[in-house]
Amino acid sequence: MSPYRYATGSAPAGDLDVFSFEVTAATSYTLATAVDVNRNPCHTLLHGRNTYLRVYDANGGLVDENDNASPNNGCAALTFVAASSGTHYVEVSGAAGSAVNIWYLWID
Ligand SMILES: [Ca+2]
Repeated sequence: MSPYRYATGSAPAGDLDVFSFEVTAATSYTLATAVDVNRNPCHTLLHGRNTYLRVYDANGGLVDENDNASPNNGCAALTFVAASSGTHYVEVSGAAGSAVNIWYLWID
């Protein structure tokens, strides 16, 4: 799968944005948020840059979650291997229910 920008949005405090995507069993997927279209990291946890990612399978089971891609990057990133083919769901929110300014999500 070629990298592509999947979605963009913003999240007021407590808001959850959920998107569906299709996966193939035994295939690895990397999901990551960034602050802009150039995929720059979230250098600060302040100023509404602290996103959080959760991935759920078709049955609503939590597959993986991440808060910060690294100690210096408040954007969220995770990689998982799909256990079965079918619809999965990715949820983007602000960490701990905080508000988030514009974010960009990629599924690679
Ligand atoms: Ca975060």
